[in-house]
Amino acid sequence: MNASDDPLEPSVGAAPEEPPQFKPYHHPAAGWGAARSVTRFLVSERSLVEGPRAIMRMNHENGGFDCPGCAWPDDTKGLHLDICENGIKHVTWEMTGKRVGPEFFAAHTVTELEGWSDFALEDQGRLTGPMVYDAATDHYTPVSWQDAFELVGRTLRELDDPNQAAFYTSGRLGNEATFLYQLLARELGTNNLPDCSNMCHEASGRALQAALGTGKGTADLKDWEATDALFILGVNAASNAPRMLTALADAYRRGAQIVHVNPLVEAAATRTIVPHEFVDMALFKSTRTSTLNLQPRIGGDMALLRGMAKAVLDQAAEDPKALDQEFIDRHTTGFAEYRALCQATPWEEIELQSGLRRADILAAARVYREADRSIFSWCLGVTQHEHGVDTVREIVNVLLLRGNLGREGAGPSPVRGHSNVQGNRTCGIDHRPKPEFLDRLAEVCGIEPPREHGMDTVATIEAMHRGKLKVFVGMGGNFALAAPDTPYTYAGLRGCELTVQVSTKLNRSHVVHGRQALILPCIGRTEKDHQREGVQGTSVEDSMSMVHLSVGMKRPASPHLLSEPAIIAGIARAALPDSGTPWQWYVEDYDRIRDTMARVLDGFEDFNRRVRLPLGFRIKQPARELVFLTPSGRAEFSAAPLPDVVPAPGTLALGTMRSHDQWNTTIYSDNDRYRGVKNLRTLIFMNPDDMRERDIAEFDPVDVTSTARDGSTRSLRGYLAVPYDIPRGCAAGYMPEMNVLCALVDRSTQSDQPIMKHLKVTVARAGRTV
Ligand SMILES: Nc1nc2c(c(=O)[nH]1)N[C@H]1C(S)=C(S)[C@@H](COP(=O)(O)OP(=O)(O)OC[C@H]3O[C@@H](n4cnc5c(=O)[nH]c(N)nc54)[C@H](O)[C@@H]3O)O[C@H]1N2
Ligand SMILES: Nc1nc2c(c(=O)[nH]1)N[C@H]1C(S)=C(S)[C@@H](COP(=O)(O)OP(=O)(O)OC[C@H]3O[C@@H](n4cnc5c(=O)[nH]c(N)nc54)[C@H](O)[C@@H]3O)O[C@H]1N2
Ligand SMILES: [Mo]
Repeated sequence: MNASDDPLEPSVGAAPEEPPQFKPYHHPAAGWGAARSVTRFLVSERSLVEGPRAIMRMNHENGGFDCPGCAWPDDTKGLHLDICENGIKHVTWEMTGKRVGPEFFAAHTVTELEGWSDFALEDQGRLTGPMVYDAATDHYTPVSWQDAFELVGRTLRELDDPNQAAFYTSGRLGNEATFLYQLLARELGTNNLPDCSNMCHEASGRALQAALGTGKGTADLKDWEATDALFILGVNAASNAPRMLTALADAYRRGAQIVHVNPLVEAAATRTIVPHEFVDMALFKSTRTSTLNLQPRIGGDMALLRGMAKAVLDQAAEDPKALDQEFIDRHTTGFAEYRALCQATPWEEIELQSGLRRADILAAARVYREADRSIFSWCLGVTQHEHGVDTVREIVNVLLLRGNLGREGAGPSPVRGHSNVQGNRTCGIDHRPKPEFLDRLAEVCGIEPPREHGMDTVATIEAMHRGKLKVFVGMGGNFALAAPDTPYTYAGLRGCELTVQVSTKLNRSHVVHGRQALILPCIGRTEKDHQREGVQGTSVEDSMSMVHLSVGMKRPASPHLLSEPAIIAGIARAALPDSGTPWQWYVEDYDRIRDTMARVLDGFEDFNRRVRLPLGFRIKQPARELVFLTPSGRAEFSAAPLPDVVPAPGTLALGTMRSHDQWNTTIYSDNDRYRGVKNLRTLIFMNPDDMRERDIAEFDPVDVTSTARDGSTRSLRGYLAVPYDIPRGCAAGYMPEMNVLCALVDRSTQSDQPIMKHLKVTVARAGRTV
């Protein structure tokens, strides 16, 4: 059976006519392959003139717009051309010449659109005006902004309890809109602020908060430029944070050590041609971006880190300088317990759980010990696991052993996902807000925010099923497809009384909707935001806590679009007719929002002036200054036992990930260049021995069945097996298709994150039972 014939299996990709291909990739990352791919994309989006012009204005100090592609920081020396293939694709995607207007919706019922692939839905182009669902005809029809706001306002006002509404954020939202959005939710009386971070870096935030008293990394780009050793865990940088390639190549040239930890050897762990180094481009001159690659089993990172710590501690018996005892004594707590735990953990267990040989772990430990300054950087390969919090804390443990904190060239450095996901948290998107934040909000904004915790992404879906959640507002993103347990999430959304999606393009979350539904289209980051007091800029925060202003430069895709702050204010005025908040006044001039934010948020003093500095400003981080806002006032070692991550006989650990040619739920094509795949997304990468054992050959169709914690099973059928260099017992495939396999109960007890990188599956030739 074809992988997408089942109504419960989403058809996500472009489904090209040509047959699938798999041929391992041997070229450097970025370089000419990237340049060719960009040109093809500009042509397909009809953006050959506008595209390059916009790109020259992107990531510039003084007035450009921030690349919406990822959260990697801008070059500290002033930006000129630090751009990447995927950033260009992302900007071009927003600037497409295609439009999806009222005629389109008049021509297609929603039931018909349900049968379209996600690629086809987004490929229709930019939304042009607000639309409301008409159940009688099964069409979306045009609606005025005023009537749309009134529908949301009335439905919210009529709820028995404000906690029957949830306000989801996808990490694109600028800081000013973010602040207004959380104010709207809290003034209504709910902390139900689920966000994409609940599926992304929740574990990092929780772990760093507990260990260091800050939810963020402490190293910035200057530290990357000064460090002696970089440890890169669980990130596919060449595709998902391509500008990191520049930092890796620079580090290599300086003689720094670069250790990659990933079950797959990704393109960033080989060589690169830095795209803006034109001479290198012309000469095809590549630079290495790795000095050591380790391929642990899925979930094996914590055991590897424990092994590195054990080796450092062993070494300290002979060479006291292996540890920074003075740092440990002055700044940390819990060391003795952690040391005892490391000593008590046998090497056999470390080898078994990491899937690595002792010699390889010792090699990584040696790099760490010999480096004066080390940075650990990680992304979803570390966080989307049951023990994601423990693993990030283990990273901190290892850093603390050698005092790799609070000094140049050292520290933890998570790679965040969406371009402003970190700013969203900073500015109040948090279903578990701190009491001090709520106190300040109450005092400055004159509201009485609710104190009890709200719901995160998974809890929101559960509440939909229990009938406890009636109104779902999605501020960007594609909740239906990004969330786990696809059919279950669909059913939850369909049970809502009203779903509201604020979006730039048509996607699955418009087609899978509540009894009443609105599509509210907004201007994108590349576009000029005209308000009463002139053109407005909006601020964003990158992975390294730099905040700067982003100003769009292009004419909006349609004259009927509103900005996100204007949409939020419109909803607020309709929902809260007696509000004392000057919603409209805020929207006329975002400086006014920033002035209020400066009074509520720590580190935002003098916001309006500092955000206009050429490179913006860095939010001060106490942990960086060795001030730890933890219960003990010190950095805290943790002593968690090693989890058992070895797959049971006959089962595989499956990680879901992105291809090179996609942006979360947005699919650009069915190719994954660096992994050598063409025209195929419905695949599963497997170790050749695991394939042989199951009598599976390359491109054989297979059925993949997951078993959830509650014993329930879910299947994807007819996926094609691709032999790949991945440890035995591990497998990988693409999100969001594979969300079908991730039960809602399969979430971490530590972070509530869905464990999207560690599903328990069996794989068999299609049609055969295991
Ligand atoms: N072009 C592009 N850029 C993006 C995105 C995009 O979709 N497209 N998405 C953005 C978002 S929201 C985010 S959160 C980031 C995501 O960035 P990534 O974290 O790179 O995202 P994934 O593709 O999920 O890849 C995770 C990596 O983890 C590895 N991995 C899987 N399991 C394990 C494990 O147990 N241990 C280790 N060490 N590694 C493991 C996989 O092999 C893969 O290389 O990228 C952001 N940037
Ligand atoms: N199985 C599995 N599932 C995953 C993951 C995984 O690794 N594996 N990763 C998870 C992660 S890390 C994340 S962050 C989530 C992503 O979850 P989301 O953030 O919800 O999803 P996106 O695909 O990024 O959202 C794309 C949509 O955003 C809208 N959009 C784009 N730009 C703008 C804008 O400027 N304003 C507004 N209002 N809308 C805009 C467009 O309509 C577009 O269709 O997915 C999660 N899901
Ligand atoms: Mo993310």
